Amino acid sequence: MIPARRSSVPRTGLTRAVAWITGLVLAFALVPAAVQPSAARADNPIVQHVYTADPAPLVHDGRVYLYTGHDEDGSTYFTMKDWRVWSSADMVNWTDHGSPLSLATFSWASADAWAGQAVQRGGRFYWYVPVKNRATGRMAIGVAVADSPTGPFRDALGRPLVENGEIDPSVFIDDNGQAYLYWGNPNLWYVKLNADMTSYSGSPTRIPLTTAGFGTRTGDPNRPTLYEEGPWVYKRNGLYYLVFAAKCCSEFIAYSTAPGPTGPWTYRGTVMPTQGSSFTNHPGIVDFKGNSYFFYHNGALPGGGGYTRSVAVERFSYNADGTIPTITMTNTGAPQAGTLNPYVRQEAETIAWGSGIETEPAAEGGMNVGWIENGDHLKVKGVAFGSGASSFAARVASGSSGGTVELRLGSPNGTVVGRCGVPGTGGWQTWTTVNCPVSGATGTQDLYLRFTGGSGYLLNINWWQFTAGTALTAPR
Ligand code: FUB
Repeated sequence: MIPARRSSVPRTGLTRAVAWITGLVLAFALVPAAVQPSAARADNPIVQHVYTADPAPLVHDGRVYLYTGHDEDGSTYFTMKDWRVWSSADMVNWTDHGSPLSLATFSWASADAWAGQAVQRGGRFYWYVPVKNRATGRMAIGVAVADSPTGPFRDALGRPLVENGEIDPSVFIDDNGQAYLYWGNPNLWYVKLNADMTSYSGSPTRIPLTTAGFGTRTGDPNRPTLYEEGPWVYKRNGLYYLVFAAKCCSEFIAYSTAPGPTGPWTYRGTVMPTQGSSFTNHPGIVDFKGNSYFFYHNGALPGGGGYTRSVAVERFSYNADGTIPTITMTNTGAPQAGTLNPYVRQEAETIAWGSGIETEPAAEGGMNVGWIENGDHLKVKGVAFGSGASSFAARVASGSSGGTVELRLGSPNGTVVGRCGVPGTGGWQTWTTVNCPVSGATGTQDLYLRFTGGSGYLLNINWWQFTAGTALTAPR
């Protein structure tokens, strides 16, 4: 269903504030001055138009799919109603796939769309999430299933998979095919999942929280170890890793290792110290295109904090002995893994940094960028123009009188290489394709789509594509 134009709903403070801050004070607002790269451009947090939390990355078919929670604007608690999916082929330009899973997916759930993880098995995608069971009032683990990493997801069981009042499921499938579900706060549990991924064998088992296994916490006799919540379990070079949110509050990220999937665990120390204006943090680790990446969340966006969090990512390298180095939050994020090809259709909602914009489901399928006002822009990083582009096409709609898409290089005020006029199309989901000549777009550049025009909402954009060649006319 395509939602009505949000004319009666105030624009979020989040996107307005991001627009204001971009390029001006951002570098000094995100992280302490001591860790500021000098001339860095912000690409972290990786999503700017909604708050995101509790990252769970999954590598599939040459892309990283990122499953997150969603903190509501202005939250004063973990008021979370849906989950979001994002994906990237290069770790910097992220495509918004919307929300294919929400509390409404689970008819038995009443609240608390908290930290989950999606895994793939047998061509299907299983997303394990903690939610409150309406009937019992306790937190339970539900499982949703889809045929695609971006959904749509449906409740696999119509009831909880397991329920003991605890949260934060992580699923790991060992080389022999045995899958394990881990979860818990204040305890840490595991159970063996069956091959169908929606049932289990045996009973949930409590992992002994020993100080040797999970470090020593002081000041809380009820919680003698550092383990708090958010387990993330994986295997690398025969060693099993359990990365977790440690201590409370504020949390930091720590990890333990074991010779097997059920232990015995040995505490290994800090992955990420307490940083970043959120009293929780949450780990997710994957390898992608030959490098390792650590996902986490913080309160770095304007209006951000403990209940308005944002997911960020850093690239890291394991030490030679397999230990994880200490990783620090940055506002630059991971380096781009490759470049973006402008000569194939690119979704407008594939964004390195968005300023002032929002997204919504498009009548044509997928998502579109919308709620665009004069001066808003999208940054698309590392666009490989090669020997040059001659024209630009964009799929656009406008329920007002339209505006202009300016194509700029390097910054929102950088060199103009093209200008595309967008007419009123008679509706915000009445789509047409506009074309314009391009001149001077060569090499690999950060591309800015900057939107200009009158007042109010100008236009929507669904996708864009350049054509290679030499332009006949220079941009006006
Ligand atoms: O997002 C709600 C809760 O906050 C998660 O379940 C925890 O891991 C913490 O990040």
